[in-house]
Amino acid sequence: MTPCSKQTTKGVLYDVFQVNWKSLGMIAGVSLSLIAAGCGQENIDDTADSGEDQTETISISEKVDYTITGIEPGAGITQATDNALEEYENLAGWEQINSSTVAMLSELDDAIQNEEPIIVTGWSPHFKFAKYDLKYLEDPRGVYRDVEYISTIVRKGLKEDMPEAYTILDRFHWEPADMEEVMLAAQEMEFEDAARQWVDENQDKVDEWTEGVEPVDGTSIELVLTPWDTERSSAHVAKIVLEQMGYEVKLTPVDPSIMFQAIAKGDGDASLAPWMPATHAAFYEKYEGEFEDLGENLRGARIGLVVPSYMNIDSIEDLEPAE
Ligand code: PBE
Repeated sequence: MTPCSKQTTKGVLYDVFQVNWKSLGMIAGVSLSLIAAGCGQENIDDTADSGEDQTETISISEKVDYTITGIEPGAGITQATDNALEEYENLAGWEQINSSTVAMLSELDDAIQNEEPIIVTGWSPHFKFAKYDLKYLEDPRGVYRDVEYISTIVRKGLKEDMPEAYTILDRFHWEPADMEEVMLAAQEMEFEDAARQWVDENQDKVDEWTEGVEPVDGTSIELVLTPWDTERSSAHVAKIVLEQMGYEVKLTPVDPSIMFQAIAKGDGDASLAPWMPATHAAFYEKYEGEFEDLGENLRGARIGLVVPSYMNIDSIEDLEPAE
């Protein structure tokens, strides 16, 4: 057998040996050494064994077309991913494609149905981790940080104007499992009802937030949130609790940058939506000093690049630059 005459282009090689996409990178990478080694088929197999990991990695980058499937352009994770594209030299020539969370989830689902590679911008808590077998890519440069917390911020003057709400918001703290419970229930009912159900079932926790606080008589308060289920959950729970204390609560969903702006300008009263220290750092810094930070309301959130577990890749640094 003398495949030498056919080893001049990558395309011919694929046809001859019928390799699937997982081997394409390896073949492309070794074609020159094959020619030098005399073109025997054994050589190809030998090289395939020794270079397996590298192979698959290169192929993943090609197969996803050097593209990260992102979410809304205004999300903090979108900005963080732009930072990652700058920070990692091996992501030279890569692109982030942004549309919406719904579109990202649908592409993720498609890829998983077909066992194809895909790299998405992902975060937890989120049901995708319960529904699919997924993993975060390691981030040795720490662009996405390891653990995120979610903060409560309020407008200046809220403490004087609405001391009761201020105290409750200051005490509001829960666990990722609580938030997940609301998010999960809200798959089958309105967030309002899912939040009310959580409040009913966790009255002891809520009592800690409201202990000693005098009820008010219909004072209006506006909570600003961002349009993701994590924040729909916290905002609706805060709404129910404040309503039980006599407040009239309005929820206003906006992009993260507008959320900070609204609290800084006093257009909104409070927000339980800022993700720190990485996700919303740029927006936070822009308005720092113009709002009051009451500290974390949840610890143990996370953002990063997420892939199906069947993908043979562990780190952002395993990806290959676009040629
Ligand atoms: N998220 C969920 C948001 C915050 C909450 C991570 C998609 C963001 O990136 O801004």
